[in-house]
Amino acid sequence: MAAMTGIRNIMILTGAGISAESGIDTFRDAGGLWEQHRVEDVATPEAFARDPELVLRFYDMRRAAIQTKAPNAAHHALARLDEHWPGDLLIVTQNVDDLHERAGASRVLHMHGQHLNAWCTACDERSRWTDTLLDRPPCPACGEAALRPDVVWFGEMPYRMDEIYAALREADLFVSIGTSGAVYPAAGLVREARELGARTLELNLERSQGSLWFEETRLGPATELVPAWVDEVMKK
Ligand code: BJW
Repeated sequence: MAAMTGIRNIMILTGAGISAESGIDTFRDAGGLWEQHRVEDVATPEAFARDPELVLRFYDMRRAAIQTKAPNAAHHALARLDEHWPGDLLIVTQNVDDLHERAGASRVLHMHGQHLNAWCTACDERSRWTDTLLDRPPCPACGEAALRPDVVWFGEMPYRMDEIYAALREADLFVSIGTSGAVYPAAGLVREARELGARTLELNLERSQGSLWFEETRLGPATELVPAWVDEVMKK
């Protein structure tokens, strides 16, 4: 890819790989979450209906774990970009952790929800939630014991897709960081970005499933690649 010149509006898609060096398990790498649990048992609405205790225990464990982790150099670099970038910028994250925010980024959209939210299936309210759900606590808004993790499971509609597509239409550059490109609609964004005329860059440990769609791929750990790319784009 030519130097990062002529770029005003940026969309950044992040996935589990950006949080890997903070000690949060990815899904599809060796030893990742889907090796430890079957997707169908823990990450579908059907699984929750069939065995809510198993699903709530899985998410309680992960909700507790992320609160012991800290943002890494890649999250901090994106927060620096977010703070100083004069054009439009949107960090669309598939991650349900809060490490982008804890690094200081504010233009963040969680398309697959957030661990630290609970969603009441009785009154539809979302509440910040740092504790367990297995013990079926009452919803702070309506009092019903009907809270579930506020995350997007397979077969459910990812959040705020209209905003994502609107930002993509304005983007001059689409950058994908630490995602395998295995899960749609996130995996399809690079193709749409290309069709809309944006430049496309992938930063990942290994080539993703949609790697061929990117104009350029840089391989390596996010904590090295992302700060270097941020320096480059801020110098333009
Ligand atoms: C590093 C690194 C380091 C490691 N540095 N890099 C056929 C075609 C199209 C779609 C479908 C289809 N069949 C079924 C579907 C739909 C389905 C889907 O995509 N299935 C696929 C399996 C094919 N999608 C859905 O159901 C979605 N909803 C939907 O489609 O609604 C209809 C709709 C249509 C059109 C428009 C809009 C809507 C919902 C998907 C929900 C995904 N939910 C999860 C769980 C969230 C809650 C939780 O956390 O438990 O989201 S699944 C899981 O995968 C999680 C992640 O966000 C998501 C993506 O994973 P990610 O982030 O890419 O992680 P990994 O582990 O896969 O990859 C990590 C990468 O990092 C690797 O490449 C490593 O190399 C790299 N890495 N260390 C840099 N240090």
